Amino acid sequence: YKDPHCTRGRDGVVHLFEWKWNDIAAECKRFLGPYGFCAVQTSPASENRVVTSPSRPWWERYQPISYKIATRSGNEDEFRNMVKTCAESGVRIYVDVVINHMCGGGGSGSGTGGTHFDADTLSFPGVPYGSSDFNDGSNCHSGNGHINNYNNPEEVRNCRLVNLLDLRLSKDYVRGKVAGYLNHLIDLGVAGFRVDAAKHMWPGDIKGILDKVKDIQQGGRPFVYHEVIDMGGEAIKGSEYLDVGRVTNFKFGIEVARLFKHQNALKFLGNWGQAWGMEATGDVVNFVDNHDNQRGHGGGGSVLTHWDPRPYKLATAFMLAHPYGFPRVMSSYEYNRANEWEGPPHNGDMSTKSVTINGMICGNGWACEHRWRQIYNMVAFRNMASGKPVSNWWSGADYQIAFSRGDRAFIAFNLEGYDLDKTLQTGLPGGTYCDVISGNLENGKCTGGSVTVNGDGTARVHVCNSCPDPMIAIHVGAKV
Ligand code: QV4
Ligand code: CA
Repeated sequence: YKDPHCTRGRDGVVHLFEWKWNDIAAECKRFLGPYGFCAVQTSPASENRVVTSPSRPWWERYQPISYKIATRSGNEDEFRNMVKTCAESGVRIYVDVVINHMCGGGGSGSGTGGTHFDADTLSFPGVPYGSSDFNDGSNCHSGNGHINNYNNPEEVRNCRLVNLLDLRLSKDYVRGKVAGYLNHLIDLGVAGFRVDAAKHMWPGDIKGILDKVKDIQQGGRPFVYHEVIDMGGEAIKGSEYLDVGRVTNFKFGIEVARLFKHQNALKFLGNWGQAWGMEATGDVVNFVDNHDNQRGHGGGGSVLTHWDPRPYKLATAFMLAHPYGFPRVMSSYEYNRANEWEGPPHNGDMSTKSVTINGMICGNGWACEHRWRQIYNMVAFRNMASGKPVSNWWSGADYQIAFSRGDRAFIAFNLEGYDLDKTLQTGLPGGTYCDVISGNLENGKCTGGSVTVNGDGTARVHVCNSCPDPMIAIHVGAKV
């Protein structure tokens, strides 16, 4: 369950949050395939409650009504086409699956696929689920049915997370229905799952579900990563889920935010990874921010976001340059930050706006961080450096570091108040390399800066501290 199933020469997953299936298909073909991304994490694909107060918030997609593939991102045919088109471009699809619960308590109506439900009587005819398929009045003993105490594992697993109807995953019938949804996604070509609210499910129940889930079409077990916000200090640990997949590593984002906001010295990064109290490299999916903590949801602490671009690019470049863990790049949309609930860019009828492309940038309110040169070029850097360890680690001051990835790539950061200007060992063969942070190699020339590496691998490395991006990155794939 730990293998992301990347096709050769690819790495990293981009979370195309709230994108429509047709737009993801187009992006795989025109960008993610050619630029070496391994996979896309999609928003939840299962039919969700239509929330009208507030008006169609992004989080309505975390309130399932049925496992029918019908949401604002599109229908089953569009989903199938997306998976097929992305596969043809070498890009895998991981789906955000919401299997801990159904919608919020109270009320009734119909979902994004027109299926009726009644949350007062716990009736979801679209699956079907009835009251005996929920933990209420049986496994939950918290008194009011909600999770009140995060230090009581039973409550965290068996009671309602913010009043969301908690499925009784200990029941074989319910496991069968959840597994049926996951198998349907696998039949459509999906290679993995981001398991929403995993902290609120017993690892044993998740195993009971996965035991009913088939191998993926490419062969092997699906790639499974569990969303468990574990900053230490709670009864439930991410490590409890490592038998059934990887875990999302929230400590990563907190630590890199401090480092690249100049609150903790870069020189300490020589032992970055498990030594910092995080899980092992094969057990984590790392990220700088995610759709929750970029808008203050989930209590995962303060992180860098694309609204703070300079340190955000530094932190993302570091995540992609360093071999620790499997990296996830966030791709967001613009919204009025006073309304953190606001859904994706939409038309008058609340339908999601398409992603328009102007050159390399997106329009219609899509932020497309994954298309920023400093980010997509670092995906290429990571692919070139694949399998090579950190070497030639150097730290010239608290906030100046540099390291190689074997003989394939080299990066230097300078957050000091003065220029970095030193002759350093890059580990690379002699020659002239384009700095892929300030530009690209185009038509045999560097559109940005370049670095000349001597025969012995040394080079004069100059990183101006006041530059737009105080880092330089070179690799054998961008050599003049
Ligand atoms: C509110 C009150 C309840 C009250 C209820 C009455 O908070 O106390 O009882 O009204 O109906 C939305 C609203 C929330 C509302 C709830 C309906 O924001 O105010 O409850 O719906 O019951 C997302 C949003 C939530 C949203 C939820 C469902 O973040 O705000 O709740 O979708 O629409 C913990 C978990 C972690 C979780 C994180 C947010 O351990 O797993 O909280 N993160 C994942 C997803 C996240 C999603 C969920 C889980 C739920 O990443 O996006 O929550 O699927 O840390
Ligand atoms: Ca639960």
